[in-house]
Amino acid sequence: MLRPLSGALAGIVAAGFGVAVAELLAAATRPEAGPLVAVGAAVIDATPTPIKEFAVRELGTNDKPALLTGVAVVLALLAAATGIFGRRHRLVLIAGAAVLGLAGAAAALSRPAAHPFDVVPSLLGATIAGLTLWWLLNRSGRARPVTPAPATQPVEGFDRRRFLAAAALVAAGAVVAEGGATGVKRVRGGAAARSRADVRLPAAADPAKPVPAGAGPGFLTGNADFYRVDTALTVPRIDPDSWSLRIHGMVGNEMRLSFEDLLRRPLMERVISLNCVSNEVGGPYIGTAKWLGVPLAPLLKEVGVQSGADQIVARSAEGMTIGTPVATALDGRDTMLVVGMNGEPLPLEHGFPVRMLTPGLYGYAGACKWLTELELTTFAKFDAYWVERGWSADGPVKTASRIDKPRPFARPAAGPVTVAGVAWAQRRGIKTVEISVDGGDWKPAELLPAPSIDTWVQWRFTWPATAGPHSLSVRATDRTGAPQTAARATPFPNGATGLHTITVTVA
Ligand SMILES: Nc1nc2c(c(=O)[nH]1)N[C@H]1C(S)=C(S)[C@@H](COP(=O)(O)O)O[C@H]1N2
Ligand SMILES: [Mo]
Repeated sequence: MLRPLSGALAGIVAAGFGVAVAELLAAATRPEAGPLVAVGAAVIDATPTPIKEFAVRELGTNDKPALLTGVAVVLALLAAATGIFGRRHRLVLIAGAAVLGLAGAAAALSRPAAHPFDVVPSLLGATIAGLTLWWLLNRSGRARPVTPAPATQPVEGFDRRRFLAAAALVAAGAVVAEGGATGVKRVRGGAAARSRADVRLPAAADPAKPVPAGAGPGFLTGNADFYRVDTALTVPRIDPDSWSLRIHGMVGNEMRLSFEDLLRRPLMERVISLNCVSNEVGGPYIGTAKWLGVPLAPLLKEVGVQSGADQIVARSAEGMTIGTPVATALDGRDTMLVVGMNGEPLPLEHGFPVRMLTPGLYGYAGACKWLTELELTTFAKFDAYWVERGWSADGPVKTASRIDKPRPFARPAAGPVTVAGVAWAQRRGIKTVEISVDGGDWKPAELLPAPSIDTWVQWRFTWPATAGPHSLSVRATDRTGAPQTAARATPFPNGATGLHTITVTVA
């Protein structure tokens, strides 16, 4: 019989082959049904919020590769165990393959936008892995007759070379299938990028106020630099020609709009800052872009929102739900269905073809990407995805400020040092920004011009720096006159508070 190590190897290559075939089938049909991605997505949904926060904070955009690697490692361990114990008891082999296949299928089915077909890749992959493992275990069990056979040659034994050749064959099959899956994904990704490139966005009937000439470089965040936060392990690839938006629920007349319908409406363009509730004090999850879109208020008037409806539940292609107060679409702010970002169609990662944007709300409460549905309902009747996980139902942004220059632990030379950064309080606007050195008096910073109260404001301060270690703190006051609180709060459940403070050593 095989030694345990060979059993483990057999289990791992068989599972690798099965998963690769499953990934290939999924890539060609429904990418979200690939077993690794489906299990990863189920893990994201089931992960307690503090751990999810930790992952976003510590790993940033690498949280997704790290998660998929983790899923693959756990699968490899279970497959190795199946191989080891399956050597003696084939029932263990059957049970192992069945459990893993059913786990993948259940994960795929648990996705909010699941389709019954989504169980197929996992079940097929597990069947192939099970049969392959069986074959590998059997194949190595019988030694090739050696001629002339020495009297001591056991008939039942372990033919190492024969086993390794078989395992190598299976591993090669896995590499080929995996390569095929990668190729199919690349072709489909190319097709999505092309359909995006084919989109011709009309000019805005209601153009954006230009960014004032006095604003500093970096006022607008480029699309490639714009932060990305979402739960999607595969970026939804939506064909705008078959996309439609359904507006329904507590409305007088339901409406369905195609992408063409949307583009035929008068478009507005606005410069607006979007930030994430998960942003730590001083964190990077904020950007400012020029957004082109259809104002939501006139659409809501057309469908006729019934009295009592206080929540718009936005649903996305991959099953996210984001609940936005109806009031924030009707109180005069520029809440819109976005089709363009900085003069281009929305990038795939930022919600192509259509996303929502609500000035003054964190993204989790007002900025659903890959939008497919708006349902008018009430907060009492429905908890959106993040609210189910304990986040506040309403997500107004808190006043915040950040020091971008100098970097923490920089070593500037003594003399005048430019301290600079951004401050934001969308919907309220920023009145003042102040700096405190080593906990001393608050001194006003200079504010650079900004186009509206819905964007961040750049500020700068000339600091007469003296040799030695120093701390620098920043504090913003919004236009209602409320200063930022120094009290520290975590991002959960409705946004971080506290002052951004950095330490530098002046040479
Ligand atoms: N479909 C979908 N939309 C989503 C999310 C998501 O996970 N799925 N995340 C939200 C969150 S938490 C934020 S902060 C913003 C981020 O938008 P961006 O990635 O374009 O910067 O998108 C929001 N819209
Ligand atoms: Mo967010």
